[in-house]
Amino acid sequence: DEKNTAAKLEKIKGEILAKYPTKVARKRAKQILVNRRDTNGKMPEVGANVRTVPGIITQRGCSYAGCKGVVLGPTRDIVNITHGPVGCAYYSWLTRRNQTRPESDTDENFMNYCFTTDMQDEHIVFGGEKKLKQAIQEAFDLFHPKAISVFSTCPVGLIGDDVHAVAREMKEKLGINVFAFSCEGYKGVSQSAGHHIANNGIFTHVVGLNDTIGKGKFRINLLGEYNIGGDSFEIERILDACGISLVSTYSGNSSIDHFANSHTADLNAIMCHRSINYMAEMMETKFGIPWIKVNFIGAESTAKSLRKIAQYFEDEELKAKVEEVIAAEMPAVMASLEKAKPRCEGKRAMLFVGGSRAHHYQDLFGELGMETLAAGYEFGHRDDYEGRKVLPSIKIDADSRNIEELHITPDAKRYAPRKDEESLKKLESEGLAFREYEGLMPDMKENTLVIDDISQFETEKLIEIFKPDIFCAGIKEKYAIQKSGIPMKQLHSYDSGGPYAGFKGAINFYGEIERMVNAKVWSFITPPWAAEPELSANYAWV
Ligand code: CFM
Ligand code: HCA
Repeated sequence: DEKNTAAKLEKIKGEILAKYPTKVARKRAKQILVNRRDTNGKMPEVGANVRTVPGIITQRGCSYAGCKGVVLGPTRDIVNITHGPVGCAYYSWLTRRNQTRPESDTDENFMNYCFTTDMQDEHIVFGGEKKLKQAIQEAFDLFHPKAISVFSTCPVGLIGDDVHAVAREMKEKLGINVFAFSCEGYKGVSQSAGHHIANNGIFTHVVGLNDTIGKGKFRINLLGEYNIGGDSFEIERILDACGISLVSTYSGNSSIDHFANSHTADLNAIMCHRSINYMAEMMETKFGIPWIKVNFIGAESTAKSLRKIAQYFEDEELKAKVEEVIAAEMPAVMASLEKAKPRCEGKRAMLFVGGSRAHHYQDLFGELGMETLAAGYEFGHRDDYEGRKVLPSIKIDADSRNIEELHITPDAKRYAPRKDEESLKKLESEGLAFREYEGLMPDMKENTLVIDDISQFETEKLIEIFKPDIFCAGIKEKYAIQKSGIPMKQLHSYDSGGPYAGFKGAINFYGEIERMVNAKVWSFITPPWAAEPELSANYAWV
C-alpha cells in the first residue's frame, strides 16, 4: 500500500511537470518531492533557496519585504523610512498584522505611520540622496525619535544612492542613531536575503549599545517571533508566569532599547530559525550566548519548549515552576481539544507558507488529529526542510562569556563556538553527539508531498487532485482557493484571528479550524472559470 501511495504521488508529480517546458520541468523536479527515505534511510535532497523561473507565479516576496516588513517592521519606536516609490512603502504598511504594546505613556509607537521619500522620475535621473536627507530631517523635526532607519527599494540600488553615507551624515548632525539597509528588493531570490541584511544591520548598529534593562534570574531573548495577531503577548504571558525574563523579542512587541540590551541575555531561544539564525550566530560568537530552538505553535510544543528552556538553566525551582504553569494551562486546552478534535480528526490539510510556519503549524493540526498531505516553504533553505544539526543545550558560566576564554571542558559547563570545526568534532567524539533538529521533511509522514516555492499552477493542481479539507497560504493565494471550494486559512496574517501561539493560541486555533473544516459554504461555490475557463479582456479601442 505504501508503495502504491508513493507510486501515485510520483505519477502526480509527473503530471504536474508535464505541463512545463523541459528546462523548467527539470528545475521544478528538484523542488517537488515525494517525502520518502531511500532504502539506506536517506532523505531526498530538496532544491531550495533558488531563483524562481521568470513567468511562474510564485508566492514569494522580495528582499525589501524581508528586511523592512518582516524583521524591523514590528519594532515600535524606530522611524522606518522607505527610500523609494510610494507603492513599496504603502504595500508594506501594516499588512503583517503585528501588534505592539508600549510600556508607558511616554513610549513612542510609530508603527501606525508610513514613512517614505516617495521617489519620483527626477530622483531616478538626478539621484535621491538629497530627498532622503530631507525626509530624515523632517521625521526628526516632527517626531524626535531615538532612531531612524532607511530601507532601500530596487531603484535605489540601480541609481546608486549611497544610503549609508546619508545615514552617517544625519546621525552626526542629529545626534540620534540613524542607519540604513541595502535591502533592494531584487537582492537574493526571496525575502530570505532581506532577513540576513536586517540581522547584520541591527547587530552592527544597535545590539550591545545599552545594558540597563533586562533583569531577572533567567534572562532570554526570543528570536524569530513577530507578534502576528498578538502571538508574542501570549508567549510573554506564559514566560512571565514561569519566572523567565524576556530581554528582547526579535522583533515582536519590541523597542530599540530591547535590542540594544539583548546581549545581556543568558540564552537565545529561536522560534523562526529561517529569519533570525544570523543574529543568534553573531551573538553567540561575539557575546557567547548559546541558542536553542523552540516552538510555541501547538500546546504540546509550547510545553516542550518551556521544559527545554528550564532544562537549559539546570534550575530545579524553575523546572518545578514550568511544570506548575503547564499543569495550570493544559486543562483548558484539553477541554477545547475534546470539543474540536472529533469534528476534525482524519481531515487533511495543506500548508504552503514562508520559511517556518509550514512546519510549525503541522503540530497544531496534528493535535487536532488532522493529517498534512502536502507542505512547503516559499523561501526556506535546505536545512529548514531536511533538518539541521545543532549542539545539545549547553550552559556557559556567565563570567567566562568572553570569546577568548571559551573552550570545551569535560564538565557540564561547556561551550564551543559552533563554527569551529575542531571543537565540534571534539564534542562529537566526547559522546555529546549531535542531535538532529527536526526539519519539515523528517517531521512529516513518509509519502507526503513536499514542494518548495509552489506555483499558482501547482496549487490549483493539488486542489483539483486531492480536494484537501483546508489549504493554508497567504493573501495572494486566498481567493482562488476559496473559489475552488476549499476553506482557506492565512497562516501569515491569520486573516483576522489570532493569537495562535502558546496555550490560549492553541485554543483559538482549534475552535477556528473546527469551524472552517466543517463549513459547507465553500462547496456551494461555482468558480467563474467553470463556466468561462479563459477570460479575454474587452478593450474600449478594440
Ligand atoms: Fe519566519 Fe515569520 Fe515565517 Fe518569515 Fe514571512 Fe511571517 Fe511567514 Mo509571512 S519570519 S519565515 S518572512 S515565521 S512574514 S512572521 S508569516 S512568510 S512563515
Ligand atoms: C511578506 C510578508 C508576508 C506576506 C503574507 C501573504 C506576511 O512576505 O512580505 O502573502 O499573505 O506574512 O505578511 O509573508
